[in-house]
Amino acid sequence: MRTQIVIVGSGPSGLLLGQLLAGIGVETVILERSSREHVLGRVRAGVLEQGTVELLEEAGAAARLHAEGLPHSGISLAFDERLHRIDLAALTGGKHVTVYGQTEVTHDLMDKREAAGLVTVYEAADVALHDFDGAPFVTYAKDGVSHRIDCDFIAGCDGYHGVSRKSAPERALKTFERQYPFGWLGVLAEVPPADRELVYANHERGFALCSMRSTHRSRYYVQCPQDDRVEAWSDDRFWDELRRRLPEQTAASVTTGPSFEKSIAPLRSFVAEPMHFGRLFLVGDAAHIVPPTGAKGLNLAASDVRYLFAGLRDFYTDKSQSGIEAYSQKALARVWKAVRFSWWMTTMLHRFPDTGDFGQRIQEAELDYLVHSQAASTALAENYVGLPW
Ligand code: FAS
Ligand code: PHB
Repeated sequence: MRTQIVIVGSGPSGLLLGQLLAGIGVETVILERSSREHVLGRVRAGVLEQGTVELLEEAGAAARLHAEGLPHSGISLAFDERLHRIDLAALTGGKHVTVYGQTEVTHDLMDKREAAGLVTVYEAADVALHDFDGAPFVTYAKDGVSHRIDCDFIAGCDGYHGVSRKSAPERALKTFERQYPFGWLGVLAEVPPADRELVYANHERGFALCSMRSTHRSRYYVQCPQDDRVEAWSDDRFWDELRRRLPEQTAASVTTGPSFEKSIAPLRSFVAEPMHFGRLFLVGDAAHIVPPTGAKGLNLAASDVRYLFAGLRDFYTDKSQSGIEAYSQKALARVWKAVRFSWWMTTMLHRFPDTGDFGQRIQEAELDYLVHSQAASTALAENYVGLPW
């Protein structure tokens, strides 16, 4: 079999790239290790930057997002028993973010791909990348039958644990990593959110986040030990701990109820350089991971897709290589700014083993300065809504 681009991974990166390429007549095949149901069963990001929304509009996959997504013009920081609102729109000339779950983004993109009759092979096993320095091809097995697809390019959109980054020549890859000494315990419940907007809480017991998926479905997180287990957290224990980390008034607005999703995610910062090896490109989580504190993971995947799509469009329409040659450098310039912002938000809001009383006061002083300084609030706001492409 032959196609123009093999995309490894049917997450947001792979699906969005595939949809944009379909829009200019470039043929792709997506190879996905898991089942369609498993991909859709993962609960991840919740906040979209305006640039991500615009890309989904360009891909023709934003109708439900505009119908059901929640535009947010601010967030709140909770510390010192109070909420402090950061007016994102006022500080960034009117920019806002949209609350719309990654699961829904993935669903919308899958529906678009299927409606266009584009090929996705689910439960593709043993995906292997070959000769991406010359004439690339990909092999995989499906229902015990081996297959080979020859192509012009390979887009490695297969996340942190995927095969693509591991296929890059080890001597050519430089990685940067920081593990955080805690995780996030996340809960989904069919209850109205505690606040109209997101609340990021710094508390001496640990970080908490009040988010949502709609006006009747809430998403909450509490910081937990790295080696904690979901089984150790009953719903009652979760609701109690969440409310202890919130200002009294916000805690009183938390509607409790049975959780229908509960999971613990590890937190790390990770970047692999470069993101381009011959005819192989690394995209999204395959190349970088950020702690979700800055709501950047999914949005960074979208910016990688934007840069790679522009380069591939120039290649197929004008036979120009400049865009694909510049991909890695352009993408990494934006990646590192988001990695810094996510690291900064995480260090400012979480309780580390060595934070102690002095560290807690320093965090509170930084937060107090932040919410009372126009310059400091503007810096947070312009990073949160998304830096220019
Ligand atoms: P994904 O990991 O989403 O998709 C990769 C796909 O490749 C998967 O479907 C996988 O099954 C497939 N794959 C892997 N190996 C393969 C192989 N060998 N062959 C074929 N297919 C293969 N971001 C936020 O902004 N906010 C959050 O709150 C947030 N929470 C997160 C919680 C968790 C537990 C995780 C893991 C991530 C979270 N993220 C969050 C980040 C997340 O949203 C990612 O940034 C986003 O999924 C990136 O999308 P992709 O690059 O498509 O990678
Ligand atoms: C979420 O709703 O899942 C979410 C929102 C903002 C974040 C992280 C996660 O920073």
